[in-house]
Amino acid sequence: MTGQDDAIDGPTDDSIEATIGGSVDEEPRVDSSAVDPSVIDADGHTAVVAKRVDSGTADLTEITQLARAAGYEVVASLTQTRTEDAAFMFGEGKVAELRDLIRRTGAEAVIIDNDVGPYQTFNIGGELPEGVEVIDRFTLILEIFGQRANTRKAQLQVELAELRYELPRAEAKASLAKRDERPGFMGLGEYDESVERDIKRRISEIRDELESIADKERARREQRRESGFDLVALAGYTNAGKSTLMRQLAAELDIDENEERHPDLDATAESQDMLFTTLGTTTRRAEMEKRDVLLTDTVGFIADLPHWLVESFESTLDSVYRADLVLLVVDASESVEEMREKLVTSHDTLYERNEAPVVTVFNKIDRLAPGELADKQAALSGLAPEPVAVSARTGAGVAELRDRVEAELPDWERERLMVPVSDEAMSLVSWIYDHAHVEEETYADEQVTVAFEAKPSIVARARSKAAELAPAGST
Ligand SMILES: Nc1nc2c(ncn2[C@@H]2O[C@H](COP(=O)(O)OP(=O)(O)OP(=O)(O)O)[C@@H](O)[C@H]2O)c(=O)[nH]1
Ligand SMILES: [Mg+2]
Repeated sequence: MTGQDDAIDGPTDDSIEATIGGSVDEEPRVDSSAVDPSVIDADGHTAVVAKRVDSGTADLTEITQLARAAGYEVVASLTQTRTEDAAFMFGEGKVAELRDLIRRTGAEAVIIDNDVGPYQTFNIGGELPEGVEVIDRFTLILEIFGQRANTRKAQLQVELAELRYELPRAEAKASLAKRDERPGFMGLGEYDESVERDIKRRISEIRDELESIADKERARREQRRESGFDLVALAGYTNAGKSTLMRQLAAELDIDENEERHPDLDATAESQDMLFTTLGTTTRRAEMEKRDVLLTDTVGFIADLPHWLVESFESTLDSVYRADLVLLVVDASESVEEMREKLVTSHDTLYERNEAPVVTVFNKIDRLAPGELADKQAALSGLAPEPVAVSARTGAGVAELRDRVEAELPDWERERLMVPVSDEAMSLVSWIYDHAHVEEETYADEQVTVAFEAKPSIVARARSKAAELAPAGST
């Protein structure tokens, strides 16, 4: 997910006046509206998708996918190229066209792929047949998240995002109510201000609870590092194939002895050709040659999200930001332009908070024509230097990805410890086996010698444990 400043309109006089007939000069436009006749009579929730762009041609692919992910049947679409109208977002004529389209198709909602201000939402709604819902990109994404939220944390995050979306709208309503207020009659305005206060109070309660969940997660990450695990996170645009890759990399073996310590480990990460299949965070042990790696899969990124929505999901993204290594997964079967846009969104999302090195993974190479991969790599070398090419579906390239992960993880140190044979020494040896990669274990003259490679912190702990057994034990 990435943030852009949210531009929720303030209660400007312009936007209100314009509803009564102010019109804005229309620019030359590239318009289109289309009805898909095969789905007009579909049952369930039906929607028209609409989008306005300042220039060029509006692309409805992603908003249509989002609408489907939220369970809507998209029955028609409408686009407009012109500057933003303060009152209606679209030009007024376009809104009339939208009304006709909705009448013809019987759609129950209009989904607008723009940042629609509170007044614009209200104004557009007023022009449409009774009961038709006006949904913008953010509300739609929140709807999807709301449907998928199945943990306490996810539910709190969704509620927080909803409240933060609601707050400026409540403020707008309060100020509208104030305008209508007659002197001495405080009823309505007072009521709306108390709604605002309630929202603010609830926001701060949720923040506190999320913060305490984040603390627990932080402690768990540290405990995992202490136990010798490297933490690798899968990040990338939604639908890039993160969850599918997670299953390729995950170890078959159970982590039974660690089960208590890792309650989220065995949850499976579902894959579907749908945006935002994954909402929460799933961690599994990865199958690696030497290192003990825990792999975390989480919510995908998407373009044009306001910062409040990204911030609401901050603690989920912490699993990415605080990893030892990030695998940035890109769907390489898309066009270079789409890949570029999604890479930019991903880098923007990672840029400020991420602390880990990033390895780019070009996924879905089973869908590429010969030569296509090399061309795309060359075209995107600035944004994605030295990508690893894989197919999470067929497993092609996954072995190379494993090698690359081990090569990019922070370096291990080599150590050789010698201690007198005893029960304590044996338990130290088995501790080293659990936390490091043992290269040699030899017994001579009542002494056991272990040569191993491990993270610096593990080497330091092994040394101090050995020192307790035999003060001069390290050679
Ligand atoms: N052809 C092909 N399809 C793939 C590959 N990897 C994933 N897919 C498909 O791409 C779609 C999305 O895969 P997911 O693993 O759900 O993607 P994700 O990044 O976890 O997506 P979200 O959780 O929705 O953000 C699914 O239909 C997968 O079957 C691949 O290597 N080749
Ligand atoms: Mg997923």
